[in-house]
Amino acid sequence: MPAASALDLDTIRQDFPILDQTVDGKPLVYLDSAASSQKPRQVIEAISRYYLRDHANVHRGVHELARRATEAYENSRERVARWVNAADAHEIVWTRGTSEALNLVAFSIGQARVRKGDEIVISEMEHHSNLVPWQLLAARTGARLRYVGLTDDGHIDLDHLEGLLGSRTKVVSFPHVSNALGTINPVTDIGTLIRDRSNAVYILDGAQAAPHLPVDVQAIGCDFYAFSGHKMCGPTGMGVLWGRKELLDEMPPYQGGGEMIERVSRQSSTWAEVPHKFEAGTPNIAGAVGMAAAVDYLDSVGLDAIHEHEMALTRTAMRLLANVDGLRILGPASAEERAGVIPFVIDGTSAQDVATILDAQGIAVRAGHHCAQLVVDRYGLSATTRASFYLYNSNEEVHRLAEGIGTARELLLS
Ligand code: C6P
Repeated sequence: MPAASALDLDTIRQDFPILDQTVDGKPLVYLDSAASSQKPRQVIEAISRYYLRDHANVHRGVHELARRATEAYENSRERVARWVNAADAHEIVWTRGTSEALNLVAFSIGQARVRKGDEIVISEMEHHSNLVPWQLLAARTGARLRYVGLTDDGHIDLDHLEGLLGSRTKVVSFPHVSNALGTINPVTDIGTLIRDRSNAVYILDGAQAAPHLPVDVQAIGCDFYAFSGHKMCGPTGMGVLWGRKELLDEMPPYQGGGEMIERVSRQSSTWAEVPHKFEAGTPNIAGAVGMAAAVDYLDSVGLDAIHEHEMALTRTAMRLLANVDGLRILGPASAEERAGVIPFVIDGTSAQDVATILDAQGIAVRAGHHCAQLVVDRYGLSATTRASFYLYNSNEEVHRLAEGIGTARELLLS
């Protein structure tokens, strides 16, 4: 079978020991990276090295290990800042993941900028992590939450967005890439539209984009960008909120505790500088080390090459699945407009049953609403089966997926 792209897949797969195993006697085919990616040896070893040699608390002690841990923690911040082209490493706030990053920005920008009668604009494409925090903010402030609709082929309806933007719009928050449709949104053009029509703060949920595409936050022209380590070859429990420094400065803290203060007195406190103002308590130091190692790893392969590879796999999947009777893929018709995410339904079958039969063949996919209930509602469904690709997947695995789906269909419809 021809290679899907110019990536050195054999070498890459050797970096991911977990992939080399069987499930019920069949070679594992891991197609659930949109939920969480696997980790290369390089990341696992960096975290383990840190714990074996360098661990102590950060920003507190004067001893050698405290110095090393602090240096590793702050160097990782600089590494991630360079990776997304932040203007300054202080614009990188470590969080537990995308969900915490979006909750942080919703809470704090909400407190700074959003009042009764203001409008918050999101879309029907949201993961619940970019929806529920805004519902909570709207309930707290009396602001109005407005939704941009989706087109039949899985795009944000830009005419609808244009009509919603205005002087009352204080926040617009969208996904860069949809986890439930695979759509890559035109985030730079959307930013231009938002700036032309409003003074809103523009936030992007980058959970499904940062692992797969080169991200340049300054070129995009957004104000905040959130992503998770565990979807990009990094550790769980670690994420990033990038924000423009002047906005982070303006925002009140999200949580209180050690290290986020400048001075504490009995009735009030003043805050540490950004980003420490947003990092209360002992942070996930090993997580930061793992993030930097993940970024080094992705850079060593190249984000452009990863994206090309995933597009080739997506093209193959779409071509093969087009032959399956009664199968419908949600989202854009062209592989060029989507990331390596293939959500599908087969007439007369349940998404969960399809996933269970695939699992019996060693193929790991996800079924359900993918924490994006409004998306499946929009297309008249309650669930889809979703295969998602990453740099370590092969063309052969996509063929196994297509065969597995054929088997599932036969078993369920016979
Ligand atoms: N989506 C999926 O299977 P956390 O869980 O905080 O790392 O990421 C949340 C999140 C936010 N936005 C988008 C677009 C996402 O896809 C996710 C996580 C996983 O689709 C788990 S629900």
